[in-house]
Amino acid sequence: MDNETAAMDIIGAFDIPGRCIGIKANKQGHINSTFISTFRDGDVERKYTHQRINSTVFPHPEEVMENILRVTEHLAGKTAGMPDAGRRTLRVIPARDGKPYAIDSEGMYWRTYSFIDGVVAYGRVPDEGIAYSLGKGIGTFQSLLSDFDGSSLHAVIPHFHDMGMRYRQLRAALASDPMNRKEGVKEELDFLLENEQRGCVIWDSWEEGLLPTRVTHNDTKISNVLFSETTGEALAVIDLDTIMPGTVLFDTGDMIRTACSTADEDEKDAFLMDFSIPCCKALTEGYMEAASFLGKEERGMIKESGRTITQIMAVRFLTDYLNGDVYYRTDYSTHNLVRARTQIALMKAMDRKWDQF
Ligand code: GN1
Ligand code: MG
Repeated sequence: MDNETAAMDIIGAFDIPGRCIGIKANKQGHINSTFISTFRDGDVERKYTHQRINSTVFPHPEEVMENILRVTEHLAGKTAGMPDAGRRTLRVIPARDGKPYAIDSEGMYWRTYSFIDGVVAYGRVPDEGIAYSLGKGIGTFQSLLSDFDGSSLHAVIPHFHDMGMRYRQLRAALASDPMNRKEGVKEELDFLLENEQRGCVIWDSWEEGLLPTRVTHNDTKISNVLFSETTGEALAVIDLDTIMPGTVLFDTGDMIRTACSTADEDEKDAFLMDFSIPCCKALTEGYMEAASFLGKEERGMIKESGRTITQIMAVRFLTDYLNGDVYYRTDYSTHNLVRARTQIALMKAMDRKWDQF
């Protein structure tokens, strides 16, 4: 059964008014499979987003959906009176049996969201105005969730941003080296090993209780934020799979990583990767306007968080390259190595500009 047919088969399980008149695959994202459908209900056409949850990455999809449901309901309540309220959070469409997911004949979990229209997403920041909006959008998202008890959420991927664990995984990949790729990554490896201790500071500080536990999104890259087509305002933060308890620094870090980089995550020419100070300034301005809930310890580590999250991506991409590309979706054999190299180039650019940053 091809992907579209599988999607077509399962969407009947969801409680959607009208009749499906079209479905197409959306190729973005490294983990889940996404499809956009159109339903006609009388004279009205509505679009929906359907996703098959990757069960290798998320072994407990029902916990993922429970987290998402709780967080989106909280956000919907908080944004109810605002302009564009309907576009400020994902809305889960339940299955006909009331559950927030449906299971297909192969045992795979699917979910459906109403489609958010009139928005744009970016793979990379196009200008400082969008960097400002992104900062404000992430700050607002965190702020709206600052009264939600983060520790009550399921840790759907335990130790997700635990740098020490990511290095252990890198060492295990090096030890087994199933694809004989170790010899070709010496330079990358040396750099990452030199930076191991520094990279562990944020996770360790959080684990020691020096940073408060809050709701964290854990994947606040720019492509996971939807901007209004007309005003450029960041309306919604999507891809809520990795919502978990954590420190907000995981999210400031991913925001900095993707808002201030001058090249795509999978740019083959790593020399094109630089760190943009003007975008960083605009991003910080927007973020600080919205994130008034932050404590002193959190504020003090924001800058470091950008470097740390860039580093953890480099470690994870390199590990997956060594393991033979078993985790991230790849298009060619060195795709994960290319990604690791852009992240290392970004860390180096941050270091060069550290005083301005
Ligand atoms: C993955 O869900 P997706 O494809 O946007 C990954 C993130 C990485 C990101 C890098 C569950 O995100 O941790 O930051 O790729 N998600 C998971 O682009 O591992
Ligand atoms: Mg994600």
